[in-house]
Amino acid sequence: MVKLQDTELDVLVVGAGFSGIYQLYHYRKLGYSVRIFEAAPDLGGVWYHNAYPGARVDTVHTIYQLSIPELWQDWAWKEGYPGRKELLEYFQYVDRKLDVKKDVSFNTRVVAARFDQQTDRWIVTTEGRLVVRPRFLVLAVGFAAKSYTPDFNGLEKFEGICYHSSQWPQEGVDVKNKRVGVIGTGATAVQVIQEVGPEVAYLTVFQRTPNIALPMRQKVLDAGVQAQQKALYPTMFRRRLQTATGLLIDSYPKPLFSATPEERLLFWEDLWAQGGFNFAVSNYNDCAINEDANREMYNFWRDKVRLRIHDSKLQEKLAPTIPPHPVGAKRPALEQSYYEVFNQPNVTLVDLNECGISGMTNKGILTEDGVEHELDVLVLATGFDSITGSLTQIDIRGVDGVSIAEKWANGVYTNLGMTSVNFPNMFFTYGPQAPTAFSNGTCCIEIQGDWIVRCIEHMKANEWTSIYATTAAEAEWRTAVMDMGSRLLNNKAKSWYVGANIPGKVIEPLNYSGGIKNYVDVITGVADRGYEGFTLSRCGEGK
Ligand code: NA7
Repeated sequence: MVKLQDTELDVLVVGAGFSGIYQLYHYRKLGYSVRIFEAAPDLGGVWYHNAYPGARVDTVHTIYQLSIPELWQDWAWKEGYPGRKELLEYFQYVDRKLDVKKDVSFNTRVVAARFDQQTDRWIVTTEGRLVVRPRFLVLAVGFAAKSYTPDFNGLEKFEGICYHSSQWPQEGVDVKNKRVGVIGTGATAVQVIQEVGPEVAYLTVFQRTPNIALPMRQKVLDAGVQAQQKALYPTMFRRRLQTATGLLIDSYPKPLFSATPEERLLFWEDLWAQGGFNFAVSNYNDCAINEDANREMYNFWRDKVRLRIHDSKLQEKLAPTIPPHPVGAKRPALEQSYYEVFNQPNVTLVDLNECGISGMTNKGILTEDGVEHELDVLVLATGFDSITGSLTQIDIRGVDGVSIAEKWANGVYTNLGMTSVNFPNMFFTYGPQAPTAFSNGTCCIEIQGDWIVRCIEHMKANEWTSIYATTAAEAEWRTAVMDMGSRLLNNKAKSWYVGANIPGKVIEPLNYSGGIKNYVDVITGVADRGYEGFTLSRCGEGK
């Protein structure tokens, strides 16, 4: 048992998902004293918690893994888009290879942190009242650590089984032959619906906004072919840094209306056949900013999807004539058999725009038309206080005594999407004002991880003990993020991309939309210029 109380670590990392493990690997190699605190009982981060039926990643396996050679060289994926079970197996494999767990404190939730300017150390407290004093605090808590359950009237009255998707029991719930209800049609709900649809007695889906879901085109992988491909992995990992999304694909370098309708059709049929995010990401380069171009793209999607739905009323509900919002303004789900599920006679779609939820009863959900939808199991696939909630739910106080939640109550302020003024020596990955939701997660966390490690190495080499982001740099970063974000059609949807899914949350672009390539250029430039926009100092020398 490691004795940690009052330990003066070099680095405390919070979270044992991809990001935390990547950071740990580098700090250990460089000889720092480092530890991960993880609230869950095992590795995996978001993949540990999201135990709901059908959970699966929608980034292709080659680039949804850590780029650390000793890991990818000996690992073979079974599916092109791995499911949660396989992802958790991967984390156990990572542990066997790197002996990660010996430096992780599980079941250890960080609840508070404040910075001691006398010693230039964070004082971090856990739920179990453990206190540690790291020089650097790295929050690798992901963007979806705080779930969102709407304030449904009488939710506590429901006597059946009810879980938010991210609190689904690890041992699962037997839904076979049960009457199951799903609230929501986001990426999570799409996975749940297509997974449980074929085995339940009855499925009722409560939809507010149709998902503009794209065909995943799952592949079962051949280990031999995969082994041959490995020679290309280093090139693939580098290629991620040259694209806007950190995937291997990029937008087509022409505007939509430069092509004839026939050329477009030919192009789209190809993207459609490739599946995955191709239709969203590899499309004409004005689709995310030109409403007319986006509408053409939508029409193609709508007509394709309608072919799979038998009932004309359902076609209109799931793939309406008029788009619910521009394509890509909400995150498209990747689906495998989502639309076919609605052709089953035992599946009902309740359109909440026609008839909302009045509340829950002991037996199920009561809608405004007086119908009681009786259920045995209710899945709340209602999303997250995304991007900021994972950080603001921790009582982290800056040197002025203001918490990060208070600081961001009227809008997010960060420098480079990794630091914030008055929170010295604190870094966060995969959070606000970074490429986060517009990028391949493993790519984003590695870029940011590398930057943070380099910064800490620079400080060590120069014997600096604190790094403060400057107010001017932070203001400039916010302006850049807002300007870029306001040009996107994204603002036309009430999505978590802009905080619009949470009542009372400020609506503003929460992601850096300049693309991975530009992000790398900008943050690398800051480091190359000696951490421009930051003040570095030594303990006792004054700030
Ligand atoms: P999302 O994408 O936020 O989806 C939440 C869903 O829940 C969405 O369909 C919402 O409808 C619906 N919702 C939310 N509140 C309500 C209420 N009050 N009544 C009815 N329906 C509601 O979360 P996911 O978990 O699917 O995905 C999260 C991301 O995490 C995912 O994209 C991955 O990147 C990982 P709305 O669209 O707001 O009308």
